[in-house]
Amino acid sequence: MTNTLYDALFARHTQNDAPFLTDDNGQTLSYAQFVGRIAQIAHTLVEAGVSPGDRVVVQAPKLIDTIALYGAAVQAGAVYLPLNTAYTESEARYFVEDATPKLVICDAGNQATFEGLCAQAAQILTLAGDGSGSLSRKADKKPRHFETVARGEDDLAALLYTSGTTGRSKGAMLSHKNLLSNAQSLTELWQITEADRLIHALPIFHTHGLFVAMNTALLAGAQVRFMASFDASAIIDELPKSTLLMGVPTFYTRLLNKAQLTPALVAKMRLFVSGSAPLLAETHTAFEARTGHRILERYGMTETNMITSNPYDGTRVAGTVGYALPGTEVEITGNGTPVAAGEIGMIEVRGDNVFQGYWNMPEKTAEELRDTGFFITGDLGTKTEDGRITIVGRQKDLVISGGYNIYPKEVEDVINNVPGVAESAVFGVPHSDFGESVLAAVVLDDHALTAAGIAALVEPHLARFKHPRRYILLNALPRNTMGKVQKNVLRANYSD
Ligand code: MCA
Ligand code: AMP
Repeated sequence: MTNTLYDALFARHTQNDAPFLTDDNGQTLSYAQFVGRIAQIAHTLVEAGVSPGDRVVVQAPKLIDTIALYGAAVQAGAVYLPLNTAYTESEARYFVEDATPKLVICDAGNQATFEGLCAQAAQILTLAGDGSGSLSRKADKKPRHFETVARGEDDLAALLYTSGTTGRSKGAMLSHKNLLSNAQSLTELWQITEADRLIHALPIFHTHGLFVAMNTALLAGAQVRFMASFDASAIIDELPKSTLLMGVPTFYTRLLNKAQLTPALVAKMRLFVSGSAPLLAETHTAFEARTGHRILERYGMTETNMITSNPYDGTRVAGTVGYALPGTEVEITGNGTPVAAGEIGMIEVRGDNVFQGYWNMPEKTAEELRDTGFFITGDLGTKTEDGRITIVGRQKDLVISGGYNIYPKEVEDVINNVPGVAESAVFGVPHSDFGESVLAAVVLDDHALTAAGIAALVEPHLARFKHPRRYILLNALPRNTMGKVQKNVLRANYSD
């Protein structure tokens, strides 16, 4: 068995003429054509100075070339670092300074920004939404074969940033083995084969869209309908021709709003997978009533890839995330030792899927990754005698909105920097579309400041999905006797 990503996911398709990606323009690329494109881009990366182990930062639109770029980085032995396209300049600055990439690939409109951020240290190539740009132009002229750079299974393949409760993002170092072992487990468990056609409507800068969806399709040789973004009507059109959908819970609540969603429409569909945020039991039940399909819910993290999954053949229980994946151990602990079945504790995980640590942050790594190899997830859960896991809450202060993570501390830091703000508390409230949504309670020093005034000063610093939907001006934040802000009180007061 091959043990590096390039060999397992890409090289084996060199002679495969089966269709791989079909984009929104109806353009279909075969696997063999795709592998040729990867080679052209790999040559371009090397020409730009990329050596094994170098980070390649990518903040680019969702295009076939962007996926080929991922393959090319891996083939050239580099470390692929995708960034959310919604990130602002100040967010991007942190990633670039922390990861010190050799090459940045960005939308043409952001070229000047990245040139400013990287000074002379990195090369910049562009990839625009219409597929034009210096990367594509240079790649077009390159040979369609590239000698793959040898890598070991513990070498890094990707660096994915995940925000932290301290407000500073942490780069999760993911090795070839981490990513490949997880793709193998999921492909087998979910019985993905070359007969599948996956509807891919997730962004490709996070674990879900890039690794869970794309790596499994590549491993199986499945066909992928590659959609630039989620559009419920477009998915309705694709369902009759497809077998597999992977999405966040918002995908399913939005599909349920479509009258066309009937058992006949999904007659060919084999599997609907949900993850990244809790799927409400009512969504699970409503979806089954409308389609006859029980959504398969799974659970994972950027640091660990996927951890648990409901069974493919066995019972999928609404409100639970199923069993530890093969090769992955899950323990529920209290003060670091396993608790009895049914008791609530910290979810800890160990296995080949667990990352190598945080980039440049040995202390953070030591705090969250035990010497025994168990990673402390920050999620709270229970386990039944037979190993079924239910997530019951989070110890970390985190809001998940439409599958995107928002760390209140990061947003509070920006609000607290607004002149005239004394302090703030950012918290999540239930939201019918996004699951949760963020609000900010703010105490002012300068009472001339308005909610709109704060919003205007906060907005340039944070990606739009992190913006509080409302600023609530208070005389004081609710605190307990220890002086700790009671976000549960804020949530209770403002949840409607
Ligand atoms: C868009 N907006 C959002 C979100 N998405 N606001 C809060 N939360 C969001 N998730 C903003 C837009 O900027 C816009 O702001 C306004 O909401 C309306 O946008 P809309 O058109 O409705 O949104 P959309 O473009 O349809 O996007 C919704 C979406 C998208 C399809 C649910 O957020 C999405 O693709 N989410 C998936 C995220 C994901 O892949 N997560 C996986 C992370 P304005 O109007 O103000 O401009 S990996 C992970 O979590 C782990 C490892 C795991 O287990 O998978
Ligand atoms: P991220 O840090 O972006 O990788 O997000 C990982 C977090 O998403 C986990 O720690 C969980 O809190 C949450 N998560 C992922 N899948 C699920 C799920 N099926 N149910 C509940 N929470 C989930």
